[in-house]
Amino acid sequence: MKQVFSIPESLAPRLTHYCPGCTHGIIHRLIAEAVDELGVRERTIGIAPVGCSVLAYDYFQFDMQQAAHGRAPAVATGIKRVLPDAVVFTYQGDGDLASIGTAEIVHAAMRSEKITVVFVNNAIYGMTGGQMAPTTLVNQKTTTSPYGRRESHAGKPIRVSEMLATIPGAAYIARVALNSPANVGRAKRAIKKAFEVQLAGLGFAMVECLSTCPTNWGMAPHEAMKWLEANMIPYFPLGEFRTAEGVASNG
Ligand SMILES: Cc1ncc(C[n+]2csc(CCOP(=O)(O)OP(=O)(O)O)c2C)c(N)n1
Ligand code: SF4
Repeated sequence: MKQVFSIPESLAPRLTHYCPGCTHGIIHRLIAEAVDELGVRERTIGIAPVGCSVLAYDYFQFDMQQAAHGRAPAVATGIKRVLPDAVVFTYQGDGDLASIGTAEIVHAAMRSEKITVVFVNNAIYGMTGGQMAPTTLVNQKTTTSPYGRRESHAGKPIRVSEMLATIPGAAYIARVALNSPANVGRAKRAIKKAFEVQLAGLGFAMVECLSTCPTNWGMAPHEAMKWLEANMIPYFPLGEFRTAEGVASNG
């Protein structure tokens, strides 16, 4: 019989702690597939953030290191400089990367650290109960903006990919979404490319993944997918924002 589904070697066969419909699990799988296909499992080191994916190290069958909130790029920098042959990636939520870790990510890109960053943008702080994040959309309700984010008070949400794409040290910056099978396929290609950029020594690479948090958005999983498509993609457009010389375009 033809086998059409199997667990990637880099993914541990265990039950998930994520909520039903949460896209963190899909992204974990895409990373594991990319690492397997590139044949780099033995030299991959991931940096887990603070947030719902704090337990990311429980899911991967390669080395992982925990970093304090927002400091994953700094930890990744240290590891990559000491072990230049290692394939080093950070896995960070929007509270982690776009709020407390803004300085770290900007300066890692400025220094063109040869690391891969997987940035999970679910427009909210998931783990701590759904507070407003820098990526929360205008009028989006959260526990700290129960009437919706007010632009006059909190400003507009930060577009991290567009910001980092202006930085000369950024070799590859892309934004993808996990809301449909076609977009999951595109996300896979972007994540694999972000690792290939590192393997080619081209510099800093980041893939922003538009994701869902059904629990804190107060939606069923399928409603959350629709909300992502209707509300997040118009404000956070998908695509490749920077592809340095030597990086092929996804088309
Ligand atoms: C220095 C510091 N400040 C605040 C916290 C509390 N904290 C833990 S997780 C989290 C939010 C994480 O949100 P995000 O990065 O968006 O990840 P998600 O849970 O949505 O995946 C916060 C504020 C902390 N652990 N350390
Ligand atoms: S709280 Fe949100 S981000 Fe965290 S596991 Fe649940 S759905 Fe995912």
